[in-house]
Amino acid sequence: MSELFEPVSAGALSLSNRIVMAPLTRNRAPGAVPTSAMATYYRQRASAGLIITEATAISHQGQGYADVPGLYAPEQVTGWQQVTGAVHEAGGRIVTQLWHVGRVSHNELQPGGGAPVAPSAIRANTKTVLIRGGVPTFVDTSEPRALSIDELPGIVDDYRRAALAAVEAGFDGVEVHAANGYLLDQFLKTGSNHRTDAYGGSIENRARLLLEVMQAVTQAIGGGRVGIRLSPVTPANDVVDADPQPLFEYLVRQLGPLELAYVHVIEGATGGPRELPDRPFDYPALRAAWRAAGGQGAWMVNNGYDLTLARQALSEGADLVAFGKPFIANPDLVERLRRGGPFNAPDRRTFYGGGEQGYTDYPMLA
Ligand code: 8OZ
Repeated sequence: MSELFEPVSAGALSLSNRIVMAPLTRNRAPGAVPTSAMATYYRQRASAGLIITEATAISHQGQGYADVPGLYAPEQVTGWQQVTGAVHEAGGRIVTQLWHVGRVSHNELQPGGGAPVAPSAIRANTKTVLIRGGVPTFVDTSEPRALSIDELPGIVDDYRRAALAAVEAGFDGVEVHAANGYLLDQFLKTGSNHRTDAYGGSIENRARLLLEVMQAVTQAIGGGRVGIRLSPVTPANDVVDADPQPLFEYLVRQLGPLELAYVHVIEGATGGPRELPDRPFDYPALRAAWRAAGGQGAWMVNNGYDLTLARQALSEGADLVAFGKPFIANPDLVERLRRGGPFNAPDRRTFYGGGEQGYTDYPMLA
């Protein structure tokens, strides 16, 4: 058999295999409260070495899509407890992904109908999802306002409180979502961050907010329970950096001493091509920079992996491989990979919103 199916540890997390269920937005939490259907869905997938939940808002301001869950109100903590309880009962491990969307939002989703917040008042050329007449509908994101410097400590504190709420909800840890063009990625990258204060300009300044968040979260719950997700070159949600290699190498060098559980890297365009000719990036150099700075947790790779590619990644130094769409359609993906298939095909029409169809009704192997 392959190393892929062998137990491994990632910081304080003991995992039964190296196959990770990637975070997948499913828009099935009305009022931002996790449901019993979500508990069923995640329990069905508990044979993953690790489940990373769908992105979960740390605050009302961090909400950017209809019916995505949160982790900032007591009923959300209670809702998540049924999810973590179900996964643990089935022998799984589960962390939640802490999310602030920044400018990828809409006035209708914001407290008091206000403007979404961003490092700079630059609108993203991207869409979000609202429910219109009961139907999930793609709409343009709203014009954001730039955060003032005195609002930033409050956002760091929202991450800290959400991490503590995650522990209360029974999660094994958290993943800080710093990828895919959301708030922390907007601060990192030159295309979306035009600030002239201590949070814009140099690499050190653009990385400052994310590093403050990582300090706060690791101090609150311990670095061994904290992961981070990065996407150095993804075009998702209209972000771009003029020179990502030194930016991300600086970032992981600063993360080295935090004793994180893992670093999770999306290679290429999220859910799309792994190679972007106009946005080259050296991922082995990124991993080497983290290791050289003392990073001892797991290195998790993501984007378009199958069994062959996953084995190759492990042989080249990755520790964990995250699978997204295959986990939507194959609750028992680990067993199916072990047997070499067959695999159910995912139905895109039921990815975002809706009921149990395309959610909890994909068949397991006999
Ligand atoms: C798809 C739809 C909505 C949100 C991401 C949280 O890209 C997401 C997301 C994906 O990270």
